[in-house]
Amino acid sequence: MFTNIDHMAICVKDLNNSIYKYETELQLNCSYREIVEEQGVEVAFFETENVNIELIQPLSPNSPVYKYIEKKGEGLHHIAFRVENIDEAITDLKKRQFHLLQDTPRKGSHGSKIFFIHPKQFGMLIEIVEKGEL
Ligand code: V0V
Repeated sequence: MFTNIDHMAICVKDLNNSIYKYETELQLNCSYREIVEEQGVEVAFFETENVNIELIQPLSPNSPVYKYIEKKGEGLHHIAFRVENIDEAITDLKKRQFHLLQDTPRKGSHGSKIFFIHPKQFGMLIEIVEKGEL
């Protein structure tokens, strides 16, 4: 079902500052930025040959990412697996009693559709993503 890892996401307090660090120190190129209102975050993407890196900054204290940074600090926030068909993935994982955080897809970056598996199930937050048109 999971065709590959779409991205690994790292939560940060200051997106501009982190982009600068990733570009100057890791010499990665920031190829894309977007505000995703529904998740209360701004994201920035860095492409590598296989897996993309997503930096996420909470836009307000209401964002789930804000709470996580307050508690654990900056660092790895989730891993995102790509699927061909997100509705089929939701149906299948629900049937297998996965602890899903949403039972319908939400809007992700790049016009993607996303949902999440509760972090307690695998000891980390997992995002499932169906690629968008952008
Ligand atoms: C929370 N926990 C995590 C975690 N977030 N553990 C590992 N990785 C994470 N990212 C743990 C937390 O430490 C607690 O453990 C427990 O889960 C319950 O968390 P909580 O702090 O009490 O907070 P809740 O329950 O209010 O919210 C946690 C959840 C929330 C996961 C339900 O953060 C959520 O809905 N996340 C999904 C949406 C999201 O993260 N969106 C931003 C990415 P203890 O202390 O009980 O042991 S947006 C994005 O990726 C986009 C747009 C994209 O890719 O396109």
